[in-house]
Amino acid sequence: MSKLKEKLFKKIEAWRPRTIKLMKEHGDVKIGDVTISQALGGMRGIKCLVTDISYLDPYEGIRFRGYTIPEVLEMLPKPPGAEIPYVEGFIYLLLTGEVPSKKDVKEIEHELVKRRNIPDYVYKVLDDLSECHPMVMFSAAVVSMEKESIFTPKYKNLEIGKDDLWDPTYEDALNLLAKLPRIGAYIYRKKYRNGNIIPADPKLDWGGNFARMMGIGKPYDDLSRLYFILHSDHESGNVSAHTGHLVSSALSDVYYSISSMLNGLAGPLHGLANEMVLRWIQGVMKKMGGKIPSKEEMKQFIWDTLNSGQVIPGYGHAVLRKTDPRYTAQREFCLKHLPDDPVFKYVDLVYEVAPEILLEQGKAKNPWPNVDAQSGVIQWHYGVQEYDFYTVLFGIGRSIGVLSNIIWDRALGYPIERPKSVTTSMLEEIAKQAEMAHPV
Ligand code: HAX
Repeated sequence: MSKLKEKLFKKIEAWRPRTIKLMKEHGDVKIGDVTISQALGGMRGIKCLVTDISYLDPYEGIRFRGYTIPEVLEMLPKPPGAEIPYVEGFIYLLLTGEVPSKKDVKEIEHELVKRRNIPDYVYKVLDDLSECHPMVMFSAAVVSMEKESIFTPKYKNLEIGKDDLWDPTYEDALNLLAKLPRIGAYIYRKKYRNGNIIPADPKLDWGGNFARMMGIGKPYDDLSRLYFILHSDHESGNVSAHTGHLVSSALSDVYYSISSMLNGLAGPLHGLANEMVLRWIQGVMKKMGGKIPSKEEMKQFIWDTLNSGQVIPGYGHAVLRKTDPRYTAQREFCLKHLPDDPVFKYVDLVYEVAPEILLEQGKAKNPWPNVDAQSGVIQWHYGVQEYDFYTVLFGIGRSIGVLSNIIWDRALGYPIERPKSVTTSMLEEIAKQAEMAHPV
């Protein structure tokens, strides 16, 4: 057993009694009520998912295992000369809740290197789909590897009991995780660089290797580390995390679950927003003939977008009620590495004017930028200008969080998910009863 798996096993054994006690002794205690607007409105704010991997406070933003983004970036071990920590160390933190030593990081790096070879048929799938959207290629590549699952045959052959489901899930999760950066880079080079594939270097870490396979020099390695860490997890209710959890709750293996979560991430209101931001910005740039617009001109572009019934991509959030700290972390990277980039200037100008316009319009509950408002501009700067690729990068990062959650879901025995639905007539009846009880 690897050191990481051993550590995880101990953590799981120690954690299980807490979940069992809550369920057995306090299962009837209420944690909230559900209103009609929540049932009709996408379940906003209903507390019905449990995760210890990350928590999203509306005003503070995300904490990974209790740590803010600046704390994570500060405290985790970094490769020599790098500004941003090893992704491997971050995986360790999400899985175990502990800050790894350099030695722990090296061990998980070794674990991932061991597992990263991709079966030949996956390349064939990717080659055959190379005319499709990169997210279609990505999702199809992941699900095509389902026959590699260690969990599924063990389950079918009745070789594992409920308490052990997490073990082959862990093996599947690490096997898949190790392959994702390679699949992502292959999609990019195949689709946009004439199939000129750059092999991985076993001596490099996740971020360093990804930059190498993309064919982009420093500081793209640091950017990759930052990108994968920031996009990893945003508690459990967002479409991608929830989809991964839901599909996995049926004991579908991680290949099915991650492919499904990628399909959810590919929606323009979710992970595809990073592509939409760059599309929208490029549209504005084209109209301006490349010139930086004045504040008044930018305001007009924003109003035109809103008045045509579209959303401002990269702004708003279902939970957050302030500027997304993931946006801020990327903005700081831009201010350091690309302050004069023309696209960054556009993005920054949007930041100056969009919130007050959204407030004036009065619809969006959160007028502030989210992670997607800033992420494309950095990719653009380093030459990744094919913006339909951006959500693949998000998907690699998000897989880290979703897979960590799935391992823990299995370890704690979370059951198949099955909320209850009601009919519109039932809601009308409930509303009538409430009105009779409390006439206005
Ligand atoms: N521009 C214009 N209108 C917006 C808006 C925006 N950026 N954000 C919200 N609104 C509108 C909504 O469309 C909604 O309008 P209607 O009442 O006409 O339906 C109203 O404001 C209330 O919406 P909300 O309660 O504030 O927001 P939701 O929780 O319903 O939706 C979204 C959250 C992120 C989907 C939304 O803010 C949005 O569409 N933003 C733009 C797309 C985007 O950036 N998505 C990425 C979000 C982060 C993420 O998941 N990344 O993967």
